Amino acid sequence: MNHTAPEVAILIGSKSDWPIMKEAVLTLKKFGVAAEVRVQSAHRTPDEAAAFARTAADRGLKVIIAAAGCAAHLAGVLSANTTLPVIGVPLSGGALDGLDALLSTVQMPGGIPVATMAIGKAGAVNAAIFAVEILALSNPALREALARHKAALKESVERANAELESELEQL
Ligand code: RP5
Repeated sequence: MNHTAPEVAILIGSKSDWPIMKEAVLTLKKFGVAAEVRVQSAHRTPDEAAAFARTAADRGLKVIIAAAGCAAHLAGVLSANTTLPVIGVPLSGGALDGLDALLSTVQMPGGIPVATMAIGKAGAVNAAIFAVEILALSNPALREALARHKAALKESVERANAELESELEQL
């Protein structure tokens, strides 16, 4: 059993964000990276969200992933309160289907960066991989795991092309 404190935190604006953000946890798991997961809202628990960010580095966290929908201010508020890299995942579900969250997350004023991923599941997966890439800067084993991940992607495209070729032959 691994008792090391997680280096990645995943904060979600609501429990309703969990089904999508579970993908980030599952992706991190593939790389053997543990994550702390908490509901924390820029609007419903503003003081707690800021306090989480202010104490995150001292607690050993290295990357924060923040996912929220609608007027998604969570990632920006966290970034305002920490020197750690913050990765934002905009989620759909509001009246504007994620465009609201995308713009709220990506359009940060100069000086307070949020590395914004795609809306929804792709963003959740990419946030996890991006977090692993950050950790891999000082972790050769993770760098190798990322290289294997890229090789697997290449193989899947090669397999797709082989399948396509045989389907074309049968037309
Ligand atoms: C955001 O509002 C949350 O991140 C969630 O995506 C959205 C709706 O929240 P609930 O009303 O489902 O709690 O703050």
